[in-house]
Amino acid sequence: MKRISKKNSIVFIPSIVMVVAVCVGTGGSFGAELPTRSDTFEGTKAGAETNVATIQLCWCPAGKFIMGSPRHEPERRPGEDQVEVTLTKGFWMAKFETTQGQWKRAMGKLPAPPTAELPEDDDLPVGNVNFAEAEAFCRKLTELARKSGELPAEWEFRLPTEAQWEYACRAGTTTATAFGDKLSSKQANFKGKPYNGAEPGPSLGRAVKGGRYPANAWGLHDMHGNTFEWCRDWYHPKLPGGVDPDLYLSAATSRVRRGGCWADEGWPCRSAFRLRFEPERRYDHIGFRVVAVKP
Ligand SMILES: [Ca+2]
Repeated sequence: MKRISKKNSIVFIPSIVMVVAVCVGTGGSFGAELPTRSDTFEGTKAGAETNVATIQLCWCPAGKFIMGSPRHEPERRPGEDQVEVTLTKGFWMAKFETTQGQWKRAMGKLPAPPTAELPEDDDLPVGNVNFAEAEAFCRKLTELARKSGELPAEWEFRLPTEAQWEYACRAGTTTATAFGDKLSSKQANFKGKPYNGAEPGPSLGRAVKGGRYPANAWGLHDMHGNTFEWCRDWYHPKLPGGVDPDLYLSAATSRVRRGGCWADEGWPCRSAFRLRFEPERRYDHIGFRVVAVKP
């Protein structure tokens, strides 16, 4: 019996050596090979910044978080029941909502005429854009940024998944907003009643240029308020949990929009607040921001 077990162990050793050899062989960046552009394209830490094709981007590292709102959160709505989400890949998220200037550089004409609350101004966010047009912008931006060499071929611009959006909005926080359990219109561009007893602030009733209100911990502005933002997911009544949830192809009647806006009160600016909108429709207070991902 002893001899047999000895024989088995001899057989076992070469298989370990083989596994180690395979691991070393595939880890190109650890070997003699020079790192490719995509290896260095990732951010080094949460909130690290870069600029690609005039879009300022902030790094959102891979991680786990609880998506949705706890049962005791004031003003919570159905469809916010908490789920655990794991995002296995870091991604870059635009520091600001997409501006009209960025839109025009990529697409030419604005998607719709200006309105009183969203006049034509290159520094203001683009609104009045339907889902397909927002996606067309992402594709065009990808094409331009790859052509200029600023975006590695394996990366692309997209709308964020609903999970990516909330993860970036929270930026590590578990409170109702990235600024705590209250929200004043001194902290975000919304109209009327502040959230959960916060100090009242101005009600501008119009879009503003990004950067007027404070950024969250990862450097992102206007995740709360200004324009609502399209996400790439179809809207389903329950939040998508699990690993890298992406409901882009799980067809329903509406897509997701997030973050509140200048035309609404403070409570829809909560990190967990979600709303549906039919993809064909447009409204001046619905815009978007892009993410750069390596799918
Ligand atoms: Ca916003």
